[in-house]
Amino acid sequence: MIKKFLYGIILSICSICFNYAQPLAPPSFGPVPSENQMRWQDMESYAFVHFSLNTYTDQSWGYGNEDINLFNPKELDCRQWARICKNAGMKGIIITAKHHCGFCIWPSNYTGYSVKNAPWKNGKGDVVREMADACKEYGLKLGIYLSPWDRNSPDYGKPEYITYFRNQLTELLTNYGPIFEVWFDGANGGDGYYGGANETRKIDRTTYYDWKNTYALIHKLQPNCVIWNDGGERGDLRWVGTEEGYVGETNWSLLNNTGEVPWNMLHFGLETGNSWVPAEVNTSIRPEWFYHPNEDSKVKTVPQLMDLYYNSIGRNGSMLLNFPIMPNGLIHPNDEKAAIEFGKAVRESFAVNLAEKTKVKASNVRGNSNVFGADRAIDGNNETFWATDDNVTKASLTVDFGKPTIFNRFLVQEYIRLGQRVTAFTVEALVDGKWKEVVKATTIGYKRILRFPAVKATQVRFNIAGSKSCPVISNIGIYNAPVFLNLPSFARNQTGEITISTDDIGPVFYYTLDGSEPTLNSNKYSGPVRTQGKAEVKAIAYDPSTRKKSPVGHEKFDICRKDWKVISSADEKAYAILDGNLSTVWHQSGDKKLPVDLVIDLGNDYNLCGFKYLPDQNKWSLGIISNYRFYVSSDNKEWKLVSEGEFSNIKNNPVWQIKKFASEKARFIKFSALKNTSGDDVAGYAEIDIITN
Ligand code: FUL
Repeated sequence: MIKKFLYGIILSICSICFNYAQPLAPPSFGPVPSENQMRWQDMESYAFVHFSLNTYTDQSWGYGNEDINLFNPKELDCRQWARICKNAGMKGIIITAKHHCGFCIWPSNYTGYSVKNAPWKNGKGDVVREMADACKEYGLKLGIYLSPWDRNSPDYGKPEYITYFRNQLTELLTNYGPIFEVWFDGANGGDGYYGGANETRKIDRTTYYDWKNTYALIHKLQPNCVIWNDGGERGDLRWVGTEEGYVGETNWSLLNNTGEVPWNMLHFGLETGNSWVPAEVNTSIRPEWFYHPNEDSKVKTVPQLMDLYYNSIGRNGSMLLNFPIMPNGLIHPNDEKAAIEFGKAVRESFAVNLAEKTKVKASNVRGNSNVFGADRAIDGNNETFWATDDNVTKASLTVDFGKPTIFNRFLVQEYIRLGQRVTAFTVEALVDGKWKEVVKATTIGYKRILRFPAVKATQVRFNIAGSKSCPVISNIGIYNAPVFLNLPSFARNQTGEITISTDDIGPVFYYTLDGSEPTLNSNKYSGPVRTQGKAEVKAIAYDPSTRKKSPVGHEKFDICRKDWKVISSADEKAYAILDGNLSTVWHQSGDKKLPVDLVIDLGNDYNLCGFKYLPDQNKWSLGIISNYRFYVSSDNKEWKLVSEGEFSNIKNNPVWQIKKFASEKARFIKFSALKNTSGDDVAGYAEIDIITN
């Protein structure tokens, strides 16, 4: 009897299961991330620190012969770096264990060009060790930048160097605990010291490093580590084609497994790619990667850092933000302040998800099952998701606030373990009983965050207009984030007039010319401000409708260029290089072969001690000068060479190049372009300026 009863129960359970069997989760679509890539993607934001001999020489790239005795960071405190990164919301730090100059900031057994021969801690120091310990203390992950190009090694370019490189990699991946990412920069081969050879060495970046075997070594030593590689073999992550801090609005986490990766694939991914290769957005908190004292006032502000956040994490990428370390071994207080305020701004922006605890409904739910219902997208659990039936690729999810609610951000995430699917979507708001489109976009991926002017609505509709297969959405967020006013920017034309502008619509500006901090009682800007000689301008933007103020914008201009004449060319367009407008350019090309000179008469004698060059800022820019000579003269006949060398990282980071030299009284300058980054004969200039005593 009891047996019969039990059978009865089992049978009825089976029949319930049979009749009400849950639909299966959608099968994966296309390439999917590995576990390592998933772990990395969840980190979202992490830091770079750039620290090497360049820190002491004011250079971007060392040549490989810099004096080891310069390295003496008396106040080095990796715990300060870790504390700042932690406060800024970051999850890890990638340290430049070896930059292109070849100097190792850990005591490598394979070279004398390392901290073990530096005065710092009498050669007993190890920055990588201190970084690893600090990361551990602050709960951060550690990553390693090991430059494949080594301008110090006598073996660079020969097969022996590969053994050396792998030996160093083995030290770094064995002695410092778990490493989450290794970073192999794309700059490869060129001039260098190379143990005293002082020559140019070229390598084939696709074959020289035998990446396959190097990757095998990494996988063996650190099975959980992701590889970033901008050259040769495909790594786990990709560069986004710019160091300015943004990836394409359309961003597929896909590339093809083999073949060249042109700029647009780096920037937008490849919709039809056969491999999962997500985007890492790298940029520096200052214009350059290493510390340069003249950039102390050029630290990115909170609004600029928020732009970076939305243009990286908000566009299905990760954010890798660099901190240059000062010669004393610390992060500068300006960078610290900006990073900490940025972390706070991000936390405030996403503190309250207005979609949580609302009523949501979807136009289609997979198998009408609760397991895949609309509310799975607002349950705060990224492992659950709303999904539609297999052949449904257009669908919507509506959030009902129940009352008029103000918002200005929309966040959405796909459950990428099943692939990246959505190709187009819109967000609509129900305002006064009418649906109105608020914003339109293409891809989603791991995370997409859209910004738009604040809307007050009772309902929000997330409309998927296209998807490669049924959409699988793990999370939706609606926020009313604080809005930050952008910094004012400044330009001074050739006559000395300063204009102040901003990307925002509506603000007015208040400025000072005496170095004091601007307030709402300072001069109100009403049009170009006439200045003579050297000028220092500080300004704030102020939005009267919200009463918000921007951070203080600050710029220093050297002597006025009013009397300058370009005497090496009769082309009137040449004056574009003196107009203060960074987007106008002049190119010298045609029948001229490099070297090509640019000669300017300054109109008067000045005590010159440096010059500034801004290359073409256009994405497809021409004539970016990489090697130069700079001469001065008092009569346009006798020239004295005062500076020569390279603009190291100018192709990837085309910011103002500043070169200082011993002071010389002169009236004429000659800027000679020896080589450009594309190997042709074009010399291009957006702006030229000088530095006087
Ligand atoms: C570049 C390098 O050449 C820079 O010096 C810097 O390290 C940056 C992160 O990558 O391409």
